Order: sequence, then C-alpha cells, then structure tokens
Amino acid sequence: MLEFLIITVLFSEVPGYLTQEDMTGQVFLFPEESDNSYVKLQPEKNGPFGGLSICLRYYSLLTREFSLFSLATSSMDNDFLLFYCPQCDQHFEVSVGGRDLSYNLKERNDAEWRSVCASWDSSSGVVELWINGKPYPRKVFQKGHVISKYPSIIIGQEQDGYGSNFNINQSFVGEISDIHVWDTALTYQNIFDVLTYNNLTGNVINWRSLKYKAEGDNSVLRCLKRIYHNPTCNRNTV
Ligand SMILES: [Ca+2]
Ligand SMILES: [Ca+2]
Repeated sequence: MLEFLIITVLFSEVPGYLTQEDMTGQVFLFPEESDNSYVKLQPEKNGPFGGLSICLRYYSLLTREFSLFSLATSSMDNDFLLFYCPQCDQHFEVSVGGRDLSYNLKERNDAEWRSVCASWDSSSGVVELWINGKPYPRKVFQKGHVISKYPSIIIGQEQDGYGSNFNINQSFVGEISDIHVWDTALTYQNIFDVLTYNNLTGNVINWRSLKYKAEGDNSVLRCLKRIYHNPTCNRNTV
C-alpha cells in the first residue's frame, strides 16, 4: 500500500505524465510567457463533433493577444479556438473550422476573474458567447462543418500545428480554471448551471475528473481561485 502511495505521489508530480484528478477549487497557473509551457487536456470523447460548448474561467492582466482554448485536429489547427486581444479594441474571436468569428467585448479585462462560455452547433450554425454571464447577440457561423476526430486540446498556447507550432506572443499568462467541454450546444439553463457552480460537468472535458498532461513551467495551485468565494481558504497552503 505504501509503495502504491509513493508511486502515485511520484507520478502525479512528474512533468509530462498524464494525471487524472478532481480539479475543483484549483487553477492552472502560467506564471510567464513562453513557447513551451502548456497543459494538454485528454478528452473523454474523440469526435467527430457536430457541436461544441466550452466554459472556463480565467484571470489575466495580459493586454496583447492570447489563446484561451486551442483545439486542433490533424486537418486544421484552428478547428475550435477561443482567442482574445484586449488592446485590439477588446477583440475576441471564436474560430470554428479555420474561420474566425469576431466580437468586440464591451467589458474591460480588469483585474478580476472572468467567465467565458462559447457554444456552436453545426446543424443550425448558431454560435453563442457569454462573458461574465452576459450573452452576446447570437450569430450563425460554419453551418454544416464537422470537427474531425482526435482533437488536440491545449491550454496555455495557441496551436498552429497539431499539438505544435506555438508562438510566445500568443501564449497565455495568468490563471485558468473550471474548464468544461461538451459535444453539444448548451441551453440557457445549462449555462446558468455552469455559472452558478451547479452540478453540470462536461462530457468531453470534465474539470471534476480532469485528465491532463502539463509541459514546461506551469503549476496547479490550490485555493487561490477560491479566495473570492471562500475567505477561510488558507493562502499559505498553496
Ligand atoms: Ca492557430
Ligand atoms: Ca498562432
């Protein structure tokens, strides 16, 4: 039993090793910009996908452009991408199938946690974007597209290849948490449940049972994110 525990501890701390854990109350921290630090998320389903929804929370003071969620397939690097450039007139992009849908966000990227939910449905083409719980006007985009099998899902870097070709100037710096992905478009009720921490978990990526592999200089931190929600969380345990 002791040997098992030691092996478990060792493997959970070895960089590059696939880990599975309940990430509730934890964050991925990317402390500085790089072109080699990222977290690869292992999906529960391999696709192909005729719809996709992503919710996450992040905290960053970056003003330059950066990737929030990069899903590449062997045929297309931007098969699903969330990308943001605060200093470019708050330019936010949802990319599907290699094409970009643009928004100009009306809320500034201040020093606070921000929630993002984006969903796309192939059969209708409807795209929904929610920032801090507020829906932007729906758009229709990439109707009929199918995201092909075996996605490479990466947090911290923007893929210009299939799990490769990162640009330091598009890397994420900051904290990111509560990542869930579904293979369908979410309903209004679903998004409300996610934003209010109800029991809704992704069926493609599930933050409460996350399989991931960390590469480079990034960390899993406990408690930091919850400091807003739970003042009793002890900073010193981080
Ligand atoms: Ca790309
Ligand atoms: Ca790029």
